[in-house]
Amino acid sequence: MTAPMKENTKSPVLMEISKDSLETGLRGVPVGYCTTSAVEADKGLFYVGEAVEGIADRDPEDVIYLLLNKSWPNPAQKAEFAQKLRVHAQIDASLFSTLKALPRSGHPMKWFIHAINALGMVYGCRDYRREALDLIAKIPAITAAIFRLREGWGDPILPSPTLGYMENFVHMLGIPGQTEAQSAKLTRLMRVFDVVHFDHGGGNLSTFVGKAVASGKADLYESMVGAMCGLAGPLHGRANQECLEFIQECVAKVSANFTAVDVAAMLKTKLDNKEVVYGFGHAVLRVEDPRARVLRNVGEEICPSDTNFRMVKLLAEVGPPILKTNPKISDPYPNVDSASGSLLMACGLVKPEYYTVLFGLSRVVGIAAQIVYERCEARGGKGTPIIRPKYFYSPEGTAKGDAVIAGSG
Ligand code: NMX
Ligand code: MLT
Repeated sequence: MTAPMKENTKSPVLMEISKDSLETGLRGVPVGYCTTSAVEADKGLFYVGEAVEGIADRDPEDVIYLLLNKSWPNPAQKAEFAQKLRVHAQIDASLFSTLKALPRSGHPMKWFIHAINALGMVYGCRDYRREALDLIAKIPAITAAIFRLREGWGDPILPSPTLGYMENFVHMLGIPGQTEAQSAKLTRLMRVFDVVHFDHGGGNLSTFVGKAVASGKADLYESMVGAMCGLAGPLHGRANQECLEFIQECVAKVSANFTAVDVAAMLKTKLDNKEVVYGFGHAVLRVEDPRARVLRNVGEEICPSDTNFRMVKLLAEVGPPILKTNPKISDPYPNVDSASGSLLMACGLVKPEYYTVLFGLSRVVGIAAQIVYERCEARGGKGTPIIRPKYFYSPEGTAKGDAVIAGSG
């Protein structure tokens, strides 16, 4: 049974639908343009046409500029943009007071979402471009403050007027007792971590939600709150926390000299128990996520003999053939979350519950850039219309015939 999408004359017929094409998470259904990045199932992620593997070592500021402007900055533009980010990084002290009042028991993502909402109360200005720049500039300071206040490391540290974007983030974290060498490793990692998490096409859950909220003309901060609520789910951004916890569980279960056989047995048990194997699989990719490779290469540089990292490498080898035995799983390969947690831990960020906040710190860049396109540039500057897809009315949740398919709502 099929029904063409003809009801709304504004929507040309793009595809035929059937019962089987519903309740699929809109997988593969085209809904718009993404001007910042593309995810190719057999290749991976591209920012404005550049394979992410090739640009992971660039200055994060340059890559932010690329995503916002669709071209690399020349030296003068680079200096001007870096300066703008530093100027806009300042944060009103009232925002730190609101964070101080939050219950420590709340997950760091809830703090992060609260912080973005509070930023909107002070800096919301009904200008998406200005709000995007402000949020991107301020997010490192507010994220660092979340760590410091929750962990009791002291008052927030103000941004330095001379440091780069991620160098400043590490400076503002001010991890107590961290040596210069450890801080240099964390900076190296955060620069790459930030770049590889900036954007992932138009349809990933957080980005899609952020754009949907913005389509009702909510401001950028309100839209980003929606987006970050999407990122907080364990199948999306929070998979990096879950994955590291799984790696720790694996390490704890086997001896220090763990072997491929031990690890394979643990993975099989997970699958047999119908548990999620975090750090594997993707809605779009059908090859290993190049971002996982980029992060493992950084791991070889900064923590080659770390136990968790050795487990990550073994899982990347042993995992795919085991996941392939489950015919339901479309992508049996490691994704970006497979390696990030072990590296963060090796660099002194030892609590996995913070890892999704770091994903968010980075992902706000791509989401902001995509919201600016949809609100200010699409359809000749008019913006895309309010999101309003069609649902078929069915009290049982399953279509029983043509009559049901014809209903709408
Ligand atoms: N472990 C266990 N089951 C899995 C996995 C996995 N890693 N990957 C897919 N499946 C299951 C999935 O739950 C689904 O089951 P059911 O039909 O019962 O609903 C079935 O296999 C088919 O799923 P796919 O079509 O392969 O994947 P889908 O596009 O639905 O979901 C993910 C994509 C990423 C949600 C899924 O692969 C997953 O849950 N992975 C583990 C969580 C994770 O690492 N998420 C991070 C994604 C990247 N990110 O940063 O957001
Ligand atoms: C990712 O970074 O992998 C995404 O946000 C998940 C996706 O693309 O669906």
